[in-house]
Amino acid sequence: MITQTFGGGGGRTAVASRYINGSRVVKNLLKRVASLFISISIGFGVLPAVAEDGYELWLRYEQLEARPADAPRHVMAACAEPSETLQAALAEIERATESLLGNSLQSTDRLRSRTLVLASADCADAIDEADLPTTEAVGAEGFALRATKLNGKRVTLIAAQSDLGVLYGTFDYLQRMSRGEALTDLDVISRPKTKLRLLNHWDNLDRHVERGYAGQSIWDWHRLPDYLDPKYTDYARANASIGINGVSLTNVNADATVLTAPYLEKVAALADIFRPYGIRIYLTARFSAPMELGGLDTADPRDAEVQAWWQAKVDEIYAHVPDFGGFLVKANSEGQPGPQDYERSHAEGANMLATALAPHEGIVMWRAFVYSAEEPEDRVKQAYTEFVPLDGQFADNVLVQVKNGPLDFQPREPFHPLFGAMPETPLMMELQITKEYLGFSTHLAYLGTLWEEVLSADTHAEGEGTSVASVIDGVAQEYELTGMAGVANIGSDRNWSGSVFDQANWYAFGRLAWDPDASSEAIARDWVEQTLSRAPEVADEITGMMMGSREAVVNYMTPLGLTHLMGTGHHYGPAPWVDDLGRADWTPYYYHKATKDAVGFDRTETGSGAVDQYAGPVAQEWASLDTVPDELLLWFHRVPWDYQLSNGQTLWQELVNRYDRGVSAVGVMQAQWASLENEIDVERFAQVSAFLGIQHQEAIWWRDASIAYWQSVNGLPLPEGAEPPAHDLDHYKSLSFPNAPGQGE
Ligand code: GCW
Repeated sequence: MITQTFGGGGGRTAVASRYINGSRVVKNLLKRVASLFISISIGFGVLPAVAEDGYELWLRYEQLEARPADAPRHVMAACAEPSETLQAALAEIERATESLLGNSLQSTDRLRSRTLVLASADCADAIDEADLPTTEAVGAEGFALRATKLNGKRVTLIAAQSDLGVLYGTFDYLQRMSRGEALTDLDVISRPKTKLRLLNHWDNLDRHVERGYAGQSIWDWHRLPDYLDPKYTDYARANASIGINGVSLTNVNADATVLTAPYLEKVAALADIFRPYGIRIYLTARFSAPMELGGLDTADPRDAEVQAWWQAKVDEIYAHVPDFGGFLVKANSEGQPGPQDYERSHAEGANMLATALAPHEGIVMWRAFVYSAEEPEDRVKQAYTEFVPLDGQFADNVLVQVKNGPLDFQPREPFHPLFGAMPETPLMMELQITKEYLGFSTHLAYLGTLWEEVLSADTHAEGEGTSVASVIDGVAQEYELTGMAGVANIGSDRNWSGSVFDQANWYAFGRLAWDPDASSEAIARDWVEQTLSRAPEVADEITGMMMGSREAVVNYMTPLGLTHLMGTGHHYGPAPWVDDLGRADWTPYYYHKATKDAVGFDRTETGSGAVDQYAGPVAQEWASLDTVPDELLLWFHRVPWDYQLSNGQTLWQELVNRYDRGVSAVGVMQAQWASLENEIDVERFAQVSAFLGIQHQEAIWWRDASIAYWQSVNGLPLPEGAEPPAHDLDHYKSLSFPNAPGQGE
């Protein structure tokens, strides 16, 4: 029996079927026998092997059914002394080809036929520099993959300007091979459209992860810097494989302790591991740190001592981490300290930090997620109101980081009106990979479709066709700095993300940050082929499940533009009835305002006017009941329960229909998954089955509790044929979850 390990951290069962050319059914039978054998062996303390458990993510490199025609036999770096980054690429090639082809490529130092050649501007001794792609073509991080001839020898060339580009090209090449793509006529050029592609961890120093559903933080601060968990390297590999080039390690609800010397040593140890993979480290900066750590009596950004404190702190950080990326800051939001505590603007706060970072070429990502309980203005308007007047006032090394929608990572929101509205300020998009509002890690919800919906939306900011993607990637408004951030769903769970399908959201985030115009369906398909199965009909089925999954969640949680109806604090399950919290803007009632006659939030000119924060054509479309899409109806409008939709149904009928549709869609996913039992390894199959079971129960809970509540308000009978809620409203109201993840955050 062969075991294959993924970095230092564990492995997966060698699938005995590797050597059998039988049907998949036979292979899977063998997998099952293999895993049974392993469990028995473990029982006898013989074999330390582990069943396939998701640790390897999309880098499983499952053996190909047949060695591809023209698969390379040799590998060489085109220079005598490959950098650490090129060595990482070579190591990945060895690992992957051993697994995919059954034996790894032989390394060679001269050009021979069927060689995989790695070359960059710094590593091109053995080839003509003219064979490298130009900077115009691939930029600093892009790459070219070409089946070509060098010195008369047929080779496959992975070439770039930088070694990092070669590493990205290597991962791209190996993933293509892993999907079984034909590589004979390879001719690919790829370059990232954004500069900063970051994961944001919301990890506390005590390893609790805010809104984390995959165990504790993977950063083991207590054992760092002396113990370097091999998982850190695999984490870096996984990120580099999808082009992620930065990581903010700590929660935006920040603890200044991470800026102290002992922690900076720990941070430096992680930076050393990540560096070969092109990943820079960023930290969250608590605005009041000069008081907490420096003993100053103010954190006023205009105070000279405060400025000097930050300058010294930044210099100290760079002494530990010479390529430190910069700060991510949540200020004057949800109780966090900030410049407004001293009546200074967000721009003044950001610029003070930016000034300290500029000499080191560091940057500030300043979050626009601001809203205040005292503020009577509609919560979804406040960030725009606050930030648009500051356009042009931010220093060159500041980006403003804006969530995809104006509220808070809900299952569906319109795009944030700031996109397109700050032409002088680079805006970075923040997405939430961890699914705080979409069922945590047990609900299957592929977020690629949500993100594509936002990225492809037309802001009309510079005329028709100004997609949100074109704002983010700097094309529409000529931003120098560009970027995307994803709130990480990674934790200490063996499968990293808490569930198999949540790995797809991490993967899709990286791919969309690299190319915000990419198709979420193509990304899903690639992920499935690399992670679950290359068999076309299996991959079709699973891709189909993923593509409909987010809409299912929207339907059973918040159909027709409803939003923010979840349980208080932990955000687990439905609680549309809650209307009595200290803060109105945290209560579900604030967002639906249901009465006997009507439901929805009027954001047109007769209401909060939020729709006017969008460019003319968008505002017009959404402000009119004739043209607003049903999906955003109750987000922008308040309408009577018997309001007639374009399909002839009343609002009430359609609402109930949609809840049902959401529940049925989960039932269909369960059946689809069940039909794949012989196609997927035992452990991952079982976990997904169990999670779909949980999702189905919870989808029914969302539907029934919501319908019971709406009926208590509108007094309407259920539309014909609709199933009544399983319990009365009091039952749903009585449920409490003191230990649900997220409680107390
Ligand atoms: O979605 C909300 C979360 C908070 C989070 C906040 C933010 C880090 O419920 O837990 O705090 O967003 O984005 O700052």
